[in-house]
Amino acid sequence: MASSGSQTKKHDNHSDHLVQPTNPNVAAMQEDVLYHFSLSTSTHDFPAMFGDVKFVCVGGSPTRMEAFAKYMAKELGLDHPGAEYPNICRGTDRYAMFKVGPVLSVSHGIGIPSTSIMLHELIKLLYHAHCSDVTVIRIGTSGGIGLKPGSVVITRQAVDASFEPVFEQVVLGKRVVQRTHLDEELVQELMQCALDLLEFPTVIGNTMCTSDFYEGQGRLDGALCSYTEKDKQKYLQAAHSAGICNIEMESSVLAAICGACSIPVAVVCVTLLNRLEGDQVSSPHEVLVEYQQRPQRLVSHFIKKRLAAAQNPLNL
Ligand code: R2B
Ligand code: URA
Repeated sequence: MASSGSQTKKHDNHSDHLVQPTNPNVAAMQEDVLYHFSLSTSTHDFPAMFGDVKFVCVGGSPTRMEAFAKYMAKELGLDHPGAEYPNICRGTDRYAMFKVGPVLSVSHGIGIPSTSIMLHELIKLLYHAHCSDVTVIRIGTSGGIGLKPGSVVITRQAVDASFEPVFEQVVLGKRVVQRTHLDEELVQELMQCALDLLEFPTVIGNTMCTSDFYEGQGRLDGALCSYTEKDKQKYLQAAHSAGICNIEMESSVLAAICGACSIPVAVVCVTLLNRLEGDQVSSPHEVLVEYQQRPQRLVSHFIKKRLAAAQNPLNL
């Protein structure tokens, strides 16, 4: 009896955190074609392919997400000579996806629309695979405000270009506003990982999510520019005063969609430049490559710590 009781308890805990889209139509579908992943529930065995996924790391570039998968394989001791990390979405060039043990590494392209589409299909994939207790983390790049280039920002709140913690979308012709809540406990856990490593400057701060890289981020170097250097500085200083440490293009939709489905989500971005000092991303290629590895190193440490804690929950 005791053992069946503990099994029931285990099952209850398990089912508490199953990934679940909020759309009831999904459960009623005979077949679900995840068109932009080139995967379908009728031709792929989702539970067998993805059932053990616990961490989904997302980032803009397919090459960076492939490099992250290879790096995680080494870090988790799953790498071996001749090992290959095939792109699971090889039937399409929209997104790339790699799996290493419990870690799924997925590219999302640039900006909110591309990321939104990827997230709809990702959450349905995790649901069809019966995944539970999944954490989603964006490992990305950004422009810093008042930070030394190469600093890493762990996002406390994702805000829009008016510094509001909201994500706005037009649905059936009407403006719908969603909150962009991020999990403070996860933020602190990630910060502790940065403190464990002490390899690069890391801060917790707000992240501004924009729909454009140029005028949308107050740059003076785009093909269009409808304001002055003084206007730009005033805007970035106001952002800085509102607690904004960096600017990128995906955090708000990530927070809104994962938040709506109760999936813990975090955003960890390196800053490629200090926007108070310029607009062009002009550091040498090797410097930018090393900067982009910083969120990966932090998140790899987080994943290893989480896995070790799961194996030894009482820390004995
Ligand atoms: C950071 O870098 C990209 C633009 O260069 C964009 O995806 C982002 O958020
Ligand atoms: N990504 C952005 O969105 N902005 C920057 O300034 C750098 C990277």
